[in-house]
Amino acid sequence: MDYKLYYWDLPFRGVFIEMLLQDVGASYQRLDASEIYPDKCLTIQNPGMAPPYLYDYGIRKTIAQMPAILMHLAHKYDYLPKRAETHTLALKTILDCNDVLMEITNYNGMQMWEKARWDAFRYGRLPDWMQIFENTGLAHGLHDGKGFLLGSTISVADIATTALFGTMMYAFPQLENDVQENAPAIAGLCRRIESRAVIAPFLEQQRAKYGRGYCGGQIERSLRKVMDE
Ligand SMILES: N[C@@H](CCC(=O)N[C@@H](CS)C(=O)NCC(=O)O)C(=O)O
Repeated sequence: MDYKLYYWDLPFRGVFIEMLLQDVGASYQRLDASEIYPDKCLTIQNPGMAPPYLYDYGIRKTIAQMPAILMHLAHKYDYLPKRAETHTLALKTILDCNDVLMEITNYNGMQMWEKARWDAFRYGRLPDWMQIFENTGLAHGLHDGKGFLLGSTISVADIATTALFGTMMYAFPQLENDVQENAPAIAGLCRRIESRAVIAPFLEQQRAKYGRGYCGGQIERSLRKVMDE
């Protein structure tokens, strides 16, 4: 066993880590976040505020913060671009993904969505985010039918981008057109990454288990409500 992943029974931030673990062929056990959070989150080595947590048997330590966990794994399994600029852009892409997760959940559920504010986000910042990913891909040779976000080989940035938009489109089919219109090459990238040999059966199994569940809780209910209004 290589890792233990502590997260809730949801895709949201956990799917980023699981898709990477799957693609690199690492073995891991998934445990409920409540095993660490909140009672032990200050006393573990490398304390961290909130799930996800990844325990790495190799270093016998835990890492928190989804972007840090992805960087840790990407270094280890050579899923980072070589050039300094694209290496930095891989981190920037993961941070962009985490910002979108925060924004779509109204700052991790601090306040529930209401229709006017949701619409302003859906037709304002959300398409801007989509175009940021699209333009990054196009600048590095991504086409509708081929290529990767930061060049000719897969990197952690492709996994993160797909964990973001692929999961979003699956959980909220209403948003499929938004991605297709604002970021057609990204929509194609998501389809290609989601159909990779180990990722496809993993997602099939995960989606059988969680259905269209996304981030859970009251904030997911509020998101679904404003989207249907
Ligand atoms: N910036 C952290 C965010 C962690 C976070 O917000 N985790 C959520 C679940 S995705 C949670 O359980 N939060 C509980 C809390 O913050 O107390 C990361 O990227 O890992």
